[in-house]
Amino acid sequence: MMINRNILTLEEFRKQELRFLSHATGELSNLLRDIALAAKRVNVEVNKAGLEDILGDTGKTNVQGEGVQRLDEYANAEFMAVLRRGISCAGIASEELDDFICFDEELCNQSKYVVVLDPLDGSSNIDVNISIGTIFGIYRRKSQKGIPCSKEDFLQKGENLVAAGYIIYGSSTMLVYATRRGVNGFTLDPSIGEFTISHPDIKCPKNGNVYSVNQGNYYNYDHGVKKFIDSCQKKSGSDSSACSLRYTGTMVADMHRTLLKGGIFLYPATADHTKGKLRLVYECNPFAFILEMAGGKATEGENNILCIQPESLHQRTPFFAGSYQMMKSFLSD
Ligand code: P6P
Repeated sequence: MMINRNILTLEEFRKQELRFLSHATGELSNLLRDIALAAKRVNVEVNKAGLEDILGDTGKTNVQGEGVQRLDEYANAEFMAVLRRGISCAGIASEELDDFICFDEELCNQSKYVVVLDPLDGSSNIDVNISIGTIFGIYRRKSQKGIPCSKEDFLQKGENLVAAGYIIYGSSTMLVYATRRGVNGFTLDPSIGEFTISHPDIKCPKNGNVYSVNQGNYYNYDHGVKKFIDSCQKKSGSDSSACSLRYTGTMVADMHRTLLKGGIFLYPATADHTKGKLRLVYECNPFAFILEMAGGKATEGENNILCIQPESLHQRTPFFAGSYQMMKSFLSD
């Protein structure tokens, strides 16, 4: 198989980016390379999960009270190990950890970044071979370098994110990440084991005709949400703005489609999730940052998600994100 050498690998792309950032130390590039390495290792297990006894439930529950799938635990352990060895991260906060973990070692303590992580999003879909993903956010630590990181480093507003991204383990494995310079997507080329740029400079379409929500909770949503869903359903037939419903139950998959094709993703508050279900720190803030950097919009119903001051690592929030025009319509209802 001829390899197109004009397609930049993630590492080559980062080297070129560094040329535009004279003050950059290369530490963020090293951290992104480590995240990509951990993703490749998780990808191997995800791809063969159906063949090996790594499927299924561990019988444990995480801090969310949700069943922990074996792949969840494996992914969390893999990202922790790679990020600790990579010495470009002072510590992580993860959906699978009750509290943050500080990599209290001299070289890690010298790192200026911390990572927030959902190591395996959508794990309930593992056993039925529907796309799952990893979500990450990178903050510059607020505590001083040279000492162990602290909780304040992880409880930062999303607007402080230096970078955010996700990996989708689907028909192909993609890594998409955003910085304030833009959003770029890389597809894993298994023939060389490298993420290679496949979606440069991603922009979320200004409008879309897909809405993504758990319709099964319709009667538990508030009036405004139901009114918006009704308006999407009424646009039918030949109407050019006719909407389709697409919902996989994996945030990464639904948000990846929304980012590339346009549309709106909604996870509203319900009677049994009065603060919503999705987690602010390591699910909603990273995707809100990515969407905003791609020209989309994200809110918790009224305010920009990125402006919320997190009070706890695992706090939840209602979440609405997507094409700029669809979000304006939703917010005006
Ligand atoms: P529901 C997966 O468990 C997850 O956290 C997100 O990936 C997904 O968007 C959401 O929950 C699905 O929740 O209640 O519709 O099954």
